[in-house]
Amino acid sequence: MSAFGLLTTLDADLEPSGIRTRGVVTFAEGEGPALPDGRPVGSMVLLGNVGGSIWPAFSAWRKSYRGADPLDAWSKSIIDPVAARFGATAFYPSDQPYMPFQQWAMRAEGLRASPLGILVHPDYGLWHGYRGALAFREGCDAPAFTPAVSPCETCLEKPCLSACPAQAISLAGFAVDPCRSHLASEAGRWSCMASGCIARNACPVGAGHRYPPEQLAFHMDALFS
Ligand code: B12
Ligand code: SF4
Ligand code: SF4
Repeated sequence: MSAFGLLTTLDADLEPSGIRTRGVVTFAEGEGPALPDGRPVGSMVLLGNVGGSIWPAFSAWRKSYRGADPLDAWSKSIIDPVAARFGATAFYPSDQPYMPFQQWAMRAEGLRASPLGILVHPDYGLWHGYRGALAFREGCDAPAFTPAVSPCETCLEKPCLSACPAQAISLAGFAVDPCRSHLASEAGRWSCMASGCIARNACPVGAGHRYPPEQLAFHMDALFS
């Protein structure tokens, strides 16, 4: 399977949604997850948003949606038909059991984790995420990826570590309980809940790709609920 041809066609197909291809993972025999028929996945194309790329299409669709988990439902409404057209099996990041999307993304684009737990991208910083993956039985001719130096390694001041008012971010990782307590407080409602995670906003990498205010508020609601 030609990775270049596949990614070009998929990107054209997905363009109106703002979902982008986010690299390819090729698995050794038996290394990847299983397809519904039990055979192992040979290759996987990751799909996601870069900056606010999905927000116009998603927010327009959401106006007529009344169910739970709108972003997951919208992602499936876009990706399931694409999977059917390409003879692929779709995997989703919020479906249980959780699939190792971040490990796949590290292999697909050579990304590394930031202190927040989110993977940091050299161009998009912390402003990107994953909406699904298309799994194929066949392998793929995607070239081996040489990991780039993580922006965190050259970021000497690390403002993300000192910015959180709840001290929820440290080099040991992200502590969800102090974060959630802060979000429930009066101060948290006027700061992080209103304008997004202060620690994420403090990162200088890819600042031009920061999510629009409505998207920031949407993700904070999801984290709090
Ligand atoms: C459970 C979960 C959470 C839990 C974390 C609980 C915990 N301590 O593990 C909570 C609810 C706290 C959380 C929060 C957030 N999450 Co989250 N989360 C997930 C989810 C659904 C499953 C993680 C998992 O268990 N994977 C299974 C293991 C086997 O996969 P893995 O690749 O090996 O897992 C890695 C992660 O677990 C990571 N990790 C460990 N601890 C934490 C903690 C956090 C906060 C994160 C982000 C990652 C992380 O290290 C593992 C090794 O590489 C993933 C989607 C997915 N399927 O991976 C999203 C995911 C990791 N989350 C994501 C995001 C963006 C967030 C938030 C920023 C969302 C928000 N609403 O603001 C916040 C972070 C808040 C902050 N201030 O930084 C993105 C990360 C994208 C990226 N660029 O890397 C993912 C991939 C979802 C997506 N659709 O893109 N998350
Ligand atoms: S502020 Fe620096 S250390 Fe923190 S996520 Fe951004 S680049 Fe990495
Ligand atoms: S949302 Fe607020 S409290 Fe939670 S980690 Fe980000 S800055 Fe800290």
